[in-house]
Amino acid sequence: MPGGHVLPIYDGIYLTEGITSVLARHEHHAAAMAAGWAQLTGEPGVVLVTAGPGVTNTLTAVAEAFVGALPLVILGGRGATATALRGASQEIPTDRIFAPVTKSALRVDRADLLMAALRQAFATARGGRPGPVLLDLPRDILIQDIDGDYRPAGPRQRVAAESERVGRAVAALRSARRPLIVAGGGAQASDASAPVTALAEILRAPVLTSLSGRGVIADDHPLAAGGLGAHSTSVSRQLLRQADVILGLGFRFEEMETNWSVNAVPPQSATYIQVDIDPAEPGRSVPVTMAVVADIRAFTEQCLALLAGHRAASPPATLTHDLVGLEESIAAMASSAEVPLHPVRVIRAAREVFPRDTILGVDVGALAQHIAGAFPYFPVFGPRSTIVPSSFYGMGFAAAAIPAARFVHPERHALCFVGDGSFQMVMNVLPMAAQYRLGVTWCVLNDQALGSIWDQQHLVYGDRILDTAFSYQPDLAGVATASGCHAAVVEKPDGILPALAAARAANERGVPAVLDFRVARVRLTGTQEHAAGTYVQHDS
Ligand SMILES: Cc1ncc(C[n+]2csc(CCOP(=O)(O)OP(=O)(O)O)c2C)c(N)n1
Ligand SMILES: [Mg+2]
Repeated sequence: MPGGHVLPIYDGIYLTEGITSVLARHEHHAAAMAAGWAQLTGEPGVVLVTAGPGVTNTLTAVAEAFVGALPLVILGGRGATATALRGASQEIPTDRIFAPVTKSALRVDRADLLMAALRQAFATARGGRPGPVLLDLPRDILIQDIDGDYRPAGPRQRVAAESERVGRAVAALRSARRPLIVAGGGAQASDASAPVTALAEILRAPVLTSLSGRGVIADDHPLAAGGLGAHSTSVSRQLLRQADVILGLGFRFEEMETNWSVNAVPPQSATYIQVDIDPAEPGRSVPVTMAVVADIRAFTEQCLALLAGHRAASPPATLTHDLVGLEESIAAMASSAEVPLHPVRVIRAAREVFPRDTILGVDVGALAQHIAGAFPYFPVFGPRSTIVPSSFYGMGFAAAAIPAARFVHPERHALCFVGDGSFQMVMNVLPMAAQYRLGVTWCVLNDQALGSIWDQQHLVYGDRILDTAFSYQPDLAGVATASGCHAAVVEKPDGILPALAAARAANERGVPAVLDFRVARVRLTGTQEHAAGTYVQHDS
């Protein structure tokens, strides 16, 4: 988003071949899309914003990238160095505002340092535990001539684990009777899908995936056994309870998913091995038996080398049987004829209509993912195929970011589940998607409420409902149509499949789509316990 302070950069882009800029309608959405780009590619997304409000408007999405370890480079305008002390227009200390939510936030105050600062920004954003970097660029240094050629930062390095640690971890895994692998965002970030799947196969270990780890193992692999905490199922909960050795790969049992309740974290009797690229991470959220610092792909390849020829016991005999039973219960929900609609019916229909390699966006809230756990019901079949929030959990992040999917993979479809509250935070993303012909579908799961918070007032605060139900709703389909998108309101079960098919067809013509599904405030198994558990923990 331009502003006077950064026009020299815009002019440079105008005059340079090979750099494409995209005009977002709000800086939050620009930063969310750049973070979504990073989730899908592993490479830093770049955001260019003007001074002051331009930079601060990105803060929420930048914090999301910081918590979610997504590489991002924010190029922000800044008042001129010459007027730095005079209260210039739009000048506030953005470097200090962003310091706690970036790996580095720097004001570059000499033009001849610009190229080094840029190289450093990319190296820092993608090195080690990835994250955002802010460069504040005073307007006067942008109009000076400098000499020299830009030398890009080298490729990301992989850090292997100490071999003694790998040996101990492998020994524990070899002798495990019920090994369990849990893969998170770190496994996704290190492109470890192939070795993690191979490791699961050689150990015959079921694999659970966190929200950001989804797709590291294909959801239809026989060892893929579901999610954790709020995304768990009866099968995944039992696997966690019964495991004797748990291998956490780039994963930390974060509170937003597990509530850190005793039943959602490793049992005390289990050996818990936590592997992470960030030395500060193992043991931070829950106690570990063994901490390993390494890139997940490097570590899993080290394990595979030691396990060559290993013959494991079979996975729990009941796993396939239990997964089939679970699937039957989901299918029963998905065939519900109730009105307002059962959310799982919508989710499963979307899985049927959209192709296997569709990129999935999952926003926050009960229906899109969390407490009601609709997220577990949309299988994902490959790595780097999701745009999801971290435990920072900002409403609207995924819905604002999802158009980036079509820039990264023009040939793949993209779909985002989002609640009505979250969608209303960011629905001014639509004109941008229409302008760039980004064929994305937003499935709004509209329960006329901030449902996940409504749940808590309902369950824990004696039904004293305040500010969590909407007594007036805008016409979301009307907003979408006026913004150049295809749109439909879906109220009846037999309208779901045709609406999804029409949205897919619109997307294939380059037209974004919004489907306003009027859903029931259905809460799935475990919902009430999770909602109530949240408050029991925080109040005690
Ligand atoms: C920016 C922001 N504000 C507030 C919250 C707290 N919060 C979490 S979920 C939620 C309600 C979401 O409502 P909706 O998107 O309609 O989803 P639903 O729970 O109804 O499915 C709120 C207010 C948040 N996570 N992020
Ligand atoms: Mg809602």
